[in-house]
Amino acid sequence: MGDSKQRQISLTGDKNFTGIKLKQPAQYGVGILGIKVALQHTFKEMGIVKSLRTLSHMNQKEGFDCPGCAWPDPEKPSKLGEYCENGAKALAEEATHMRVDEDFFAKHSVEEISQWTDYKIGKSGRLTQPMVLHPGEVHYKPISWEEAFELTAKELQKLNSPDDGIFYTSGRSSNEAAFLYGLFIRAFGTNNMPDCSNMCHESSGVALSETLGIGKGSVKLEDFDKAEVVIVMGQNPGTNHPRMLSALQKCKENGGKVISINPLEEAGLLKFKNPQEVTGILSGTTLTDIYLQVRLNEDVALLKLLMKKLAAIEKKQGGVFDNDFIKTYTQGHEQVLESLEQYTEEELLHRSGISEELINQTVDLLAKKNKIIICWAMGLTQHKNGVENIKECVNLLLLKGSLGKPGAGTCPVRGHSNVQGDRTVGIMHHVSKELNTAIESTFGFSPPIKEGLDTVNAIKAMHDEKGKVFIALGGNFVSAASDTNYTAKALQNCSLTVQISTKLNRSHVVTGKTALILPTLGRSEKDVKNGRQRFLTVENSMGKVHRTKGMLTPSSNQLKSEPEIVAGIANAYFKENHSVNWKSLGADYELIREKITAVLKGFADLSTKSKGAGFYLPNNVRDLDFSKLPNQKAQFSVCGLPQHNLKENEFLLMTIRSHDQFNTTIYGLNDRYRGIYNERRVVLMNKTDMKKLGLQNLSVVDIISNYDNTERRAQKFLVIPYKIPEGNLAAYFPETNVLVPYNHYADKSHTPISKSVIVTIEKQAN
Ligand SMILES: Nc1nc2c(c(=O)[nH]1)N[C@H]1C(S)=C(S)[C@@H](COP(=O)(O)OP(=O)(O)OC[C@H]3O[C@@H](n4cnc5c(=O)[nH]c(N)nc54)[C@H](O)[C@@H]3O)O[C@H]1N2
Ligand SMILES: Nc1nc2c(c(=O)[nH]1)N[C@H]1C(S)=C(S)[C@@H](COP(=O)(O)OP(=O)(O)OC[C@H]3O[C@@H](n4cnc5c(=O)[nH]c(N)nc54)[C@H](O)[C@@H]3O)O[C@H]1N2
Ligand SMILES: [Mo]
Repeated sequence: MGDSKQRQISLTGDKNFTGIKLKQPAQYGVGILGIKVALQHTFKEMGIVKSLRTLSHMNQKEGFDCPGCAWPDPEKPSKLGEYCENGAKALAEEATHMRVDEDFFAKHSVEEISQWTDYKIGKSGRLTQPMVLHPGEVHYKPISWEEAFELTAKELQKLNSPDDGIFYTSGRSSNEAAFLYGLFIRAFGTNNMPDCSNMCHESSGVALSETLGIGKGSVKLEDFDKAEVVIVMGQNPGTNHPRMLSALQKCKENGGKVISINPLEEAGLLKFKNPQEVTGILSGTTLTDIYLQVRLNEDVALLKLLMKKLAAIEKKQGGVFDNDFIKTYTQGHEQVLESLEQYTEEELLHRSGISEELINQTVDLLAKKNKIIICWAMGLTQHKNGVENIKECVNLLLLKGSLGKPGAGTCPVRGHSNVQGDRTVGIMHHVSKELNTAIESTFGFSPPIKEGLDTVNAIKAMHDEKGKVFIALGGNFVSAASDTNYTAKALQNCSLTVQISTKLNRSHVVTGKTALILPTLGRSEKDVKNGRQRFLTVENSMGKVHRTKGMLTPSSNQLKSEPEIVAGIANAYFKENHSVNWKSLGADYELIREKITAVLKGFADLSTKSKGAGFYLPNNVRDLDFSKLPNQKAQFSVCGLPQHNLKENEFLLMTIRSHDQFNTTIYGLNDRYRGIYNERRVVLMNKTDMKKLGLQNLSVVDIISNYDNTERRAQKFLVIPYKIPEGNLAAYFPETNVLVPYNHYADKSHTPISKSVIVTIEKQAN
């Protein structure tokens, strides 16, 4: 139970088991069953006719961008539909016919809702009208849009300093909404712009900026057709980026090889049955050629071992490294090769946990190829050494000259569908002189020059000082951030929390003294103004900007679009006393796009160029232009080996996604590929470890972390024997976020250590 003055709020909800069933883990991803399961979700939530009509418009050129992941659309989208099982589930969740209206809130208090699971809260449906929760009260009541904007403006005006305002962004907002939001926050006077990226790919952004001069990946979708080797590290595309499997399939058909590096044998990486091809349905493509089941957070050891062995062959016979590339474009390679001398092959091999035979196969393959793509996601970024994990990947690519040429490069696979775009258009807590100058000359005010707070520091500030105002453009902050109890206290300390959201979630019940819910249009919905339908723009994982235009009737006629809501708050705050005309910007997206073009490089003719397939933003790595880096060279980095210093009874725990969730939104209770059905409170464990602890299949345990003498406990999990390295555990987030200490995070990027939490296991009575 959390303490919210008078309100009795549960931070995690019901912990009762739901009736687990286990099967063998699957051996392939995205078969015809995938689409069948997906259609079951859409049919149930939105009906058959609407499902089929809507799905056929998803990710098509004049359609809407999938609200799921950020994987790019092919140049020629399939006529059968360019969507995957989990995209269909994301749509079903947004287009559900269930509604959360004033009657719902009159019936259910926030105290009652907080007792529900995240699954039940989410399934309540779409938010339909602005609602307010007054201090001390436990039922939300209706409020008009005007009053809601006034209330927000008044609380912002009451703050002692603009730096007492915290403005969070999740990654689903359009470029237009995010640009306007960032502009308002700077006009208000702070850079406190934590965003979901801080918990996600921030480590990639930092590592890639420091080594290659741009915090984004370098490959385009067509590079997968030409790659000789694609390495997929710390990523589970079968669940989280299913459309990526088609790209891997293409690579294989063209003779390329796939290496997967993951502590779990993820079904989606083993084999792919493409439901859109007849042959796919029958047989399927084997995706991974070499599967390296690395121990948790030993990727640096593994990469060092590969580079050490490659260097030995290079020394002996040459032809392994691209020495011309190294000489022309890079600096620091001698130091990296020298630093490898301090480790023995035996030591690195032991740490990686992989057989020498598989390592040698990998080395043989890499030695001969130089068109290599490395893809990665949260398995690399969410560790204390997250930044170094990625720098070590860059080292390998630089040695092989695998950058700035077809079929080669970096591929951080982004999470939310516009998380990359939000950053590009100005959502960031760091100060950019260039951006500030452009804003000043375009809008006539000077943006603040003090660094803002990222997610970790924003939580700490709200926790330690009372009375701040927290506004969230999307997301579910309390469940997504680490250290649930600590983060909840932080939010409950605020004088006002404002959630601009599509669906009900836990952050609507774990609130400040006063709370507002401002309901907004989803991606799939029509955005009509003066009888004309408007479009928005987004940027995909590979830096391509294109339009998105919804097609469904909005779930309530009281919804406002995100730009309208941001402009509404800004207008209530500034009245007419500001150099920016907020009202007209909120009403006219063309005007916002003109301003984006004026302020940001690469956005010329945004409105026209975003039509059809869209356009690529500038990317210096593609042009092999490293002029912004020291000595105008791409940078090799000497990285250390992570130190875990585990005690005898301690494990490393990764907190991951099941197949039936989108972050904190729980679609269902099955993790089909891993063979786990109808239960989320599970922990995957190696059989040898189970034996050591005297645990059986489905024993009940608590998972405990202890950092800086603070014990954190996640109660009631069922143990499942699983093919996972000894000493490693896996369990789902957000249930396990109570274990992740807010003050332990990646060096430099501040990304929480969600994939390597040190824990112990305590057996409970079954
Ligand atoms: N359907 C669906 N799609 C999604 C999301 C979703 O929740 N549901 N979320 C979206 C978002 S915001 C994001 S960021 C992405 C997340 O996409 P992923 O990063 O694929 O998601 P996770 O479930 O966190 O999986 C991490 C993977 O890394 C592996 N791993 C963990 N630790 C290590 C390690 O130390 N080394 C290596 N080599 N591997 C490791 C795990 O076994 C797992 O396969 O997906 C996006 N797409
Ligand atoms: N332990 C652990 N914690 C993690 C992670 C992990 O792997 N392990 N992953 C981290 C990662 S990678 C991320 S990205 C974060 C995610 O953090 P968030 O982005 O904060 O969380 P989501 O669950 O994606 O947010 C879902 C909510 O967004 C709202 N929403 C959906 N669509 C829209 C829209 O179009 N507009 C608006 N305004 N609102 C919308 C809905 O109300 C929904 O309930 O979580 C992080 N937390
Ligand atoms: Mo993410």
